[in-house]
Amino acid sequence: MDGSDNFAERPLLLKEICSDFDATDEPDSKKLTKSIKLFRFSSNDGKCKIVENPREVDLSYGKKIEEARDVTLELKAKDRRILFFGDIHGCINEFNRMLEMLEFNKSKDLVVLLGDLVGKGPSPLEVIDRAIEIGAIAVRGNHDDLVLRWRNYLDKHEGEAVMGTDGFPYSDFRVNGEHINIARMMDEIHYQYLLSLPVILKIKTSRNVIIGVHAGLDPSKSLFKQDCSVIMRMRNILDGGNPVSKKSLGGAPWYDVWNKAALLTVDHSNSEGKVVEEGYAEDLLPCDIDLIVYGHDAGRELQIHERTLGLDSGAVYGKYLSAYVYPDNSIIQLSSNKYSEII
Ligand SMILES: [Mn+2]
Repeated sequence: MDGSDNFAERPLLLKEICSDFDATDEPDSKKLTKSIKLFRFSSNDGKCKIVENPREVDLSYGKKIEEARDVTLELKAKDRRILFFGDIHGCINEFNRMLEMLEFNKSKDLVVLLGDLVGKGPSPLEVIDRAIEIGAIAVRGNHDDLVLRWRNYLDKHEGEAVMGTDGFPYSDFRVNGEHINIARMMDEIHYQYLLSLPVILKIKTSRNVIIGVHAGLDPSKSLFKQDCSVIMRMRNILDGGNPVSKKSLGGAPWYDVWNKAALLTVDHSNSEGKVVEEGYAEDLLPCDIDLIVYGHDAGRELQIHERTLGLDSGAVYGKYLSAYVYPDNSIIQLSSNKYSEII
């Protein structure tokens, strides 16, 4: 998790947007995931299964939704929505199909992509083109980041043959990997779009504060002190508090630690004002953030918890592309083709 760099451009840490909804449409703060509904579509027969309260169903680790039943779903675009998408990984067909199913309307809907637009899948540049076309906002994922760093590297070493690994500034550079190819294929417009992506997206509505990140947030650090590389890669947090990207290193899922921290910091609030605990800065405590929407962890698939929502459900691995619709407070899933083996 090396966050240092010597010539790649520093990612933009935080981007804030404010969005007004009719407050009556907005789910109550702190209760967002309690009332979530899940609609799961099959791309073969178009049939939909609905789960009224997916939090009560164990959706993790590929388990089936046994309580699901067939329904016909009428999706009506409400006046304004935010559509959060889990990792697309170049799956342009599934992305387009999902936009159709959601009756996406550019003048009303804001699409937020939770990173890893590229890598592993068939059509990375088409996904970026489509994102630009529909005015999507996205956060930077680890694959997007790797492509950007490759592009920066190639620009600095123009005309030089890339042979061995000597002199590479990053341990994750692979000469024969796909990222160098994507970096070479990208037009300036693709590059500039990826470069413009913040690592943290903060969305403030009249009732809710929602944070979008690719992998997760470290609950022991304020927003401005988060490590960009960690935000794009973390999966677990070790007992000592260190975030790690590999689950095999042990610890607990970062979102368990986060949800615990969010509850604890609520407990420390009182009528005289919030107690800012040591280690947290004054900008936002975990308890101030109603929901973190993230991707990155396809292995754990859809993860719905008190204040966190994991939307990478393995679209590129032939599982599902997932989108969270706000303020409808629903999740739509579409089964996908398999483009990549799980490694
Ligand atoms: Mn990722």
